[in-house]
Amino acid sequence: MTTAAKSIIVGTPGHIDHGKSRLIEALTGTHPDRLEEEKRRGITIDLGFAFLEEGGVRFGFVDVPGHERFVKNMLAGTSGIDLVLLVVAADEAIKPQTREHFDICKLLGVKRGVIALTKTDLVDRDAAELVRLELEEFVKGSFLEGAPIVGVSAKTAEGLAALKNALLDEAQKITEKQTERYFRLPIDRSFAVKGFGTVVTGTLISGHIASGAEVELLPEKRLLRVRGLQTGGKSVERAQAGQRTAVNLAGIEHSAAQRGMVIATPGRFGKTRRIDARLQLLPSAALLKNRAQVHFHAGTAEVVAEVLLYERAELLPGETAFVHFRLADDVVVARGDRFIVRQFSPVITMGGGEVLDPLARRPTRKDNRRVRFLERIERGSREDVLQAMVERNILGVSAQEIVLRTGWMEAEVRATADNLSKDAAIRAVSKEPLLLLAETVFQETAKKLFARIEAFHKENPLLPGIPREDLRAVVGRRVRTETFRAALEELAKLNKVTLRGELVKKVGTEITLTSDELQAKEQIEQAFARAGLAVPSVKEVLAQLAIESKRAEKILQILIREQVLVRISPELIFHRDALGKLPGLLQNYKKSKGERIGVPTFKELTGITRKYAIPLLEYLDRQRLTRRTGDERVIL
Ligand SMILES: Nc1nc2c(ncn2[C@@H]2O[C@H](COP(=O)(O)OP(=O)(O)OP(=O)(O)O)[C@@H](O)[C@H]2O)c(=O)[nH]1
Ligand SMILES: [Mg+2]
Repeated sequence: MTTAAKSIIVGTPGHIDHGKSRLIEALTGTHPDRLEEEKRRGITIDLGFAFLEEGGVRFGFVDVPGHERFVKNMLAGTSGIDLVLLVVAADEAIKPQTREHFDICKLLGVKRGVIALTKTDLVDRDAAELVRLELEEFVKGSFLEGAPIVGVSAKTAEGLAALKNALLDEAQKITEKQTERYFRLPIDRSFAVKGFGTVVTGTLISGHIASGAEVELLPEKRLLRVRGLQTGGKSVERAQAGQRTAVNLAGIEHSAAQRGMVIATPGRFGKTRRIDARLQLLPSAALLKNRAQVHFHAGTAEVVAEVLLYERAELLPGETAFVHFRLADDVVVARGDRFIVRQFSPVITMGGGEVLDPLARRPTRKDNRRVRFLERIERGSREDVLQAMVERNILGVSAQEIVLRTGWMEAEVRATADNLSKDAAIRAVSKEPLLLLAETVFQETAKKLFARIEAFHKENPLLPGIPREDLRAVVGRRVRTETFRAALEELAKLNKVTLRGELVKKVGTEITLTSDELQAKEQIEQAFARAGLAVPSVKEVLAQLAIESKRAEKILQILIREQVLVRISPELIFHRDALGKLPGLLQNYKKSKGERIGVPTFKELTGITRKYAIPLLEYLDRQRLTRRTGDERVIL
């Protein structure tokens, strides 16, 4: 086998009746009109498809209707095309939909094309020559300037070979759509096939898909399995970007999948109702007022939208500006997608542009940096774009969100993030899943936390450190847990704090006691040491001290932390020496009297009161020195 054929999608814009469908039939052998009504009326209403394999190129033709009422269908078919075959009848020359369709192709950013001057059998050579000159003038300054203009007749077959050659030439110059990206296919048709079930078709605009794969139907977010695939009318195991593709989907009624929806790699494309974009108004359009209603077309979707102009009240014909679209319904678009805007009424094409942020936030008065942000992400390198996105979100941004907003692969997000981390521009506060934060925000958080830790030590000289939870509350919900954790770890790495269990302590802070505190500490310890197992109540001990109870309580805490005293229950504290005698006592008892001991015997043995005997025994159980069986203990 030779190398895989190149797959190219050709669209055929042109005015009604200029011979688009007939030309496709002449080129491919397939007449693309398929609806009963189309055949009866002799016009194209909806999209039609045909295929041609020629000179190592697989052409997928999308035949579009020329009628002005069906421009919306034309739009659904034109968004994924690589190559324009502009059809102009020699006997009619340039007509309104020649202009409108051509405007649309320009706005959609199509790069290459061929012009077919059709029905040459109906005019003489001079007349055809005149239209040719007119066309050369018409496309001047556009992507079609200098493109081949080929006279053809579907009736006599004159010029067909030359047209095929011209298409082939142009096809060779086209860089194919990328197949190693996330898969996306905007649906343009959905129907049921007997014995197979639901089939959706569309132009596969990015990535590839294999039979058996799982895909996500958007905006519904439904996971579905691909049962089978066809491209160019043949069953295949795999289809890739640049191919007209029919996908047999399991587990869905054909009516539940519709034009305007998308099937895609699960989790990698988002639905949206708010888009930031660059909008260009056609010179022929009317002025566009802020908050105007329009029809928004992207991919195969069409939705009513309100246009919010940034920093201006209106947009003049021919101007371009950053705008925000508030859509009446969910659509699926990615950064860089082209769209078309049509006037609300009467419905005519007024402009189009490029999606810059498919998951835009609602514009607010406070957010006065939006335009600067859009400038950065429109022109910037990957690093610029990522940094700008991360900087705009003080909570940080996940890799998943960056994928949804940029259309990059996750590996590309990670590589870009690595570059930026090296330059200390952003910080990965979590690696898995990747969560990115602006370095400045990270540093501020760390600074704030450290200030709080310092203040805590000043306010609480007798406490060893601040509990993490209290510290967490200081920064509140504007800092994610991952950021909080990473900031503490950073402070620890810089040797500014130590993290011990739940406590965070500033390095270098030791608890220093005043002389009366030292004396109190001594007194407390002595009181418990003297008492042995016949421990006094904590209250009594503290009451005898010269310092106030709050401070006394803290000193008690210090003794417990130093493990001089052991707290057995909320009410019960022993000196460690007293507890230290217990294992010996129990072992002696075991040797002379046996391994079982009841509560009364335990009381006698230790001299402890009943009130304290039970909690102490429970403590011994926990320490695995004894084990409870019924009312008795077994000495272990
Ligand atoms: N004489 C002559 N007639 C042609 C030629 N090409 C198309 N026609 C006729 O022109 C009419 C319109 O052709 P279509 O191919 O349906 O035109 P279309 O551009 O697809 O029209 P819409 O899809 O409705 O926009 C038909 O009657 C065709 O037979 C041609 O090269 N020579
Ligand atoms: Mg037609």
